[in-house]
Amino acid sequence: ALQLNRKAQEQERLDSAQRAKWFTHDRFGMYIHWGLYALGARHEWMRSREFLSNEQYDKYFKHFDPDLYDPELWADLAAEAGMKYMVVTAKHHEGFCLWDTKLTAYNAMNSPAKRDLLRPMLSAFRDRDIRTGLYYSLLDWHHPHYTVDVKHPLRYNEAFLAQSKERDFAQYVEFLFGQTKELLSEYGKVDVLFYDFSIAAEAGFEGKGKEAWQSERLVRMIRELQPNIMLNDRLQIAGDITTPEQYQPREWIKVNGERVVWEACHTFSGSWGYYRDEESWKSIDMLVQMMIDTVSKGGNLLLNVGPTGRGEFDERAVDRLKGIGVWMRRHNRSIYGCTAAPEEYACPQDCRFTYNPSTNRLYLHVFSWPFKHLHLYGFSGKIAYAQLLHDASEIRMVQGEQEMTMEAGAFNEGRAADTLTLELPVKKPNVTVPVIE
Ligand code: H79
Repeated sequence: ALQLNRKAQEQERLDSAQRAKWFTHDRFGMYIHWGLYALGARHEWMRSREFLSNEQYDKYFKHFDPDLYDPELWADLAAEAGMKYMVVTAKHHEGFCLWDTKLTAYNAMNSPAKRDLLRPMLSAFRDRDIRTGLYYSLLDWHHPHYTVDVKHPLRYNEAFLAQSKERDFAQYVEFLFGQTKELLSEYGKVDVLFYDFSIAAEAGFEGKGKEAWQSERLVRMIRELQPNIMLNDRLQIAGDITTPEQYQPREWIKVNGERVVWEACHTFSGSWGYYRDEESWKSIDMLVQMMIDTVSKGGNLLLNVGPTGRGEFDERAVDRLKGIGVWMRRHNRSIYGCTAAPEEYACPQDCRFTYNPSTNRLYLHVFSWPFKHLHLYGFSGKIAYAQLLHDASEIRMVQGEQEMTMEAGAFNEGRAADTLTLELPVKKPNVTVPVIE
């Protein structure tokens, strides 16, 4: 039995690696957080942060009327930015569903939107060869049988607390299964499923572990409906993807000592939902560097947009997406199909390497432009040709160059023999991040 079990585990690992192939090639996706919180325009956790009751939150349901919603435009912007997949909040913690679900009336059909907002979105992205993914919140602040706990909080008022005692979490879990089934059987091929989030109980704190969610049974159902879906790991059991959010790891993420498939989830400005007054927007430069840093550590970047209540990307988001797209058009060769460079390649300061194993090309991303020379220790004789990626202009190389020290005429011969020196143009090329291929 033990051996069979081990065999099954090994098979699961092979299947997972097979499923992940497109994912680790494509590297860059669009996250979309869209729900009633777009109207409050002050963070998707506002209901909890502000202790709002169902009744107080209901005004957003009554006023959700995205009259300018055109998913073709969204998909165009994602394609222009170089994004190859998307993940959209079918339901966030607030419980509002973007699709025509039969399991709750709290959905777009019954809001002033009066239509299924999910279906045309998925088809617009698929039309542009962008793979599609669904985010589904395990938390549900609206469902009558969802129970809160300290790890899955809603800063509820007294009334909510009183009701909470009569709740039957098992009924909520059946709802979770039913909605998952709807999404994975009535909306075509779905490439990614992103559950969010669960934290198991720990000493002194209530929580919800894999037993509470019935994670194993849930994953079996998911695999039956969509055998190739990439599932994240927030169900308290192993998945295909590890998804740190708003956190950039120091190196390739390891689980039990082994490098895993991972995806950095980031926002433009801090909030995931549309936040009108947020001033902490990252620049195009920062976002491009963030993507490069992620791929240099073997990960993907899922970059979030929070569309407005009228159904548009606001202009700050459009500006960033277009800016990233300008860089990607000329540099996507250093992103798609790339991963971390072999460890023998020591990366110079303020640079990041990515590497394409199928072409055996190395990409040096220069975050801070040095004066004239870039010395690569240990590279002498190893590089056949070097060029700036954006304009294919040659970068001349000096192999085994001797390095001048401060004292005129004295040479530092210690590392000279294995140094490769790149002769850079004095002026930084006019691109967000120059890349030497
Ligand atoms: O959808 C976006 C966020 O709204 C959602 N995930 C991204 C993709 C998210 N927000 N917070 N979290 C996931 C984790 C929440 C952690 C906390 Fe807590 C909730 C910190 C404080 C309240 C749970 C309870 C952990 C500590 C106390």
